[in-house]
Amino acid sequence: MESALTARDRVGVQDFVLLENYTSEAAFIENLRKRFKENLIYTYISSVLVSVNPYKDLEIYTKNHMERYRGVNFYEVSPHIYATSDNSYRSMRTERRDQCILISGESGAGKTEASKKILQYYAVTCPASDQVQTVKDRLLQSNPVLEAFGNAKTLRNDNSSRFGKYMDIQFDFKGAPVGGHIINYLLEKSRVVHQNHGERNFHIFYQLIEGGEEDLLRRLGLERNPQHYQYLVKGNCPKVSSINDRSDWKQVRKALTVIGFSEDEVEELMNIISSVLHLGNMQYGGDDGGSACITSDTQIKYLSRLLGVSGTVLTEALTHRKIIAKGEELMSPLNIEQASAARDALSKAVYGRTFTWLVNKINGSLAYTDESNKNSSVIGLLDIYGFEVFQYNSFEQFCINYCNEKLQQLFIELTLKSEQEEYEAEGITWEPVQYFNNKIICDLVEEKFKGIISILDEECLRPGDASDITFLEKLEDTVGSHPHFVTHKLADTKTRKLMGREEFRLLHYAGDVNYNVNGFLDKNNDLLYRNLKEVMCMSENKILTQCFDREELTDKKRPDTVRCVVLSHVSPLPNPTIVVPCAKAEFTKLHVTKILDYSELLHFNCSQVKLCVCVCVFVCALVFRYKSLCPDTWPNWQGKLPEGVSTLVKHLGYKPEEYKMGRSKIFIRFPKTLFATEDALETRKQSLATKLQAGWKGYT
Ligand code: AOV
Ligand code: MG
Repeated sequence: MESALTARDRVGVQDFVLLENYTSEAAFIENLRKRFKENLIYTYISSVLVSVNPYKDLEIYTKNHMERYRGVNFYEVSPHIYATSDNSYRSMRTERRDQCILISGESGAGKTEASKKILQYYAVTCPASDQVQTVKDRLLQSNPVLEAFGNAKTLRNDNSSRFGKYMDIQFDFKGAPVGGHIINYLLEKSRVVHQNHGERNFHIFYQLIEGGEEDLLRRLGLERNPQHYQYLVKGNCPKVSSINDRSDWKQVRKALTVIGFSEDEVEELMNIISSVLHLGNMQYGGDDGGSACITSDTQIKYLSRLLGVSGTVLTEALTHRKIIAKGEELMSPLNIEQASAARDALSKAVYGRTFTWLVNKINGSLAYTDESNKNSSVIGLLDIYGFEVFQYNSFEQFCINYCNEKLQQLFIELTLKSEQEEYEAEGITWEPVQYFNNKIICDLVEEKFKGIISILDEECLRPGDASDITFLEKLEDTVGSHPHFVTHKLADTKTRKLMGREEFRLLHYAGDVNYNVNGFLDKNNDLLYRNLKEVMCMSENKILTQCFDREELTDKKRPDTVRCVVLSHVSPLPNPTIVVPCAKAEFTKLHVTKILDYSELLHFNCSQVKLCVCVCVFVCALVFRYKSLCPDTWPNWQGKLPEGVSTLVKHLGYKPEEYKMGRSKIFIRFPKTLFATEDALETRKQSLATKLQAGWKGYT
């Protein structure tokens, strides 16, 4: 039988632990580069998969490729996202344990693509019945829908995820996917009303305008020109060469039907999307007293019809604020600036809540309802927004990067710590690894009373002169001496030149980022005036009535400030597998040095390599697989397993320094030892086949 690994597959090493000088970062990069040149984008570090974004279709995701990885051991085939997927699936089936796959990397590195490949792999390779086929279709079709509403073009990625996503895929006892559940985290709502230069709003707006049918656009009162809409012109980037909004619309429209949206629901959904665009185009003028008034009633007419609310009530709510003084309700007029802010807050709230409704609706269609089948297991997939640094970074980047910081923390816990615990459990002696633990940065952000978020919340609550600048000053007072925190005032001369007076700098695990405090308080407060909420509660749009609950109006509790502690939910994670995509840009000479101190990937992984310089195999699996290679273990080993392993590895010629016996597992120092044994097994199989043909009956 031919080996599944070709000479090309073996360019460089396919697992970093096979490198002679595996602790050298230069060797690590060189190996990635060597393989990348051959279009080999995947490489392992023990059980972690590293991928490099090729930015082109390599034709390595065909059905044939899927078949090649199905049910095959990691080390028998070339590294691939399918191998990782298959491995998790088999562990779930054989160990009957839930699994999860974490995907981490900077923005544009290929996380979302990786998560889609994993889902496709399960959809194609897992067993299916008619009912299961429906679930598979819905699982797959949830992606274009969520991407339409939750992804956008940024300066780093034409299809950047602007929300975090954790998806559970449920499997029944036969291993067929029977349901799913999605949790979404903190959508970047501010994008609805503002985009930086060269960026776009969420895809759905352009898809609807470019692809929506004539009569639909007429009903919605939309023009087929994104430049007509204030909410779409801020980035001055209506078209993106890599995106076809028109065909994407068709795909999304079809996907909505597959997921189970009725025609009426789609219509209601589009009423909301177009309402947001009409809101953005509303013109405000000032009366003599400086109070805002709406100067054209075109938008109000559309809004009133599309949302099913009274035009007069809406107009008043958009230009006034209801205040309660001495038990009496008063309508206090807003000036133009305040009215525009109230309008933007409404647009963000409407869009954000509709997005959550959409996720709930998808969850309803993926829900696994068969109560008789209690033996289901899940594979979880985590795909968040990647670490990002722009010229100007605001509250959104602060949340996104904090989220990545938490994920890194989870990695450390799950790999280094759990690896060390496994050695302990197996009775193996090991040298503790020194690694940078980013807990110090997580604490700086989230610590109760003393962390940045607590200080921000406190400023948001403080009546009087609280502002973004007083927040910055409080930070300086409270965390000014923290080694990972700098401001213009606190910085040394060199750093000061690189910082604005309204910025604070965080020294993240993946790099330094300057955050401008402008807007932090407002964005954290995320306040929507009560009377606008009241109007939304009165809406006849069936989606909005589910999004705006009347109980919210009577609830005296102060609304929560924005939270992005997303990863608390998924922790503790079941049996994790980690995929680390990296951007191709890192392979140019210029970026090589950057990656070293910019991306902790290397630092982290290299420290991990030191620890995981081995593969471990359950002793029973080892004896079972290789028993034919030793006359004493063939055809079956009758004695105790550890003795069987000793007999076997002695016969195979493993040197004592090449392996260590644990209680239930054998730890083999270098996978190449195992590869050699695999090769011996191939040879043995061939010779056995030949001998059997010739009438051979015993071990010779
Ligand atoms: P991200 O999820 O990591 O960024 P994506 O998965 O959206 O990044 O990848 C960005 C782009 O890179 C995709 O749109 C593809 O064009 C290309 N790409 C990624 N992976 C592959 C692959 N395996 N083969 C070919 N092209 C690929 V962000 O969501 O911005 O953090 O917030
Ligand atoms: Mg993404």
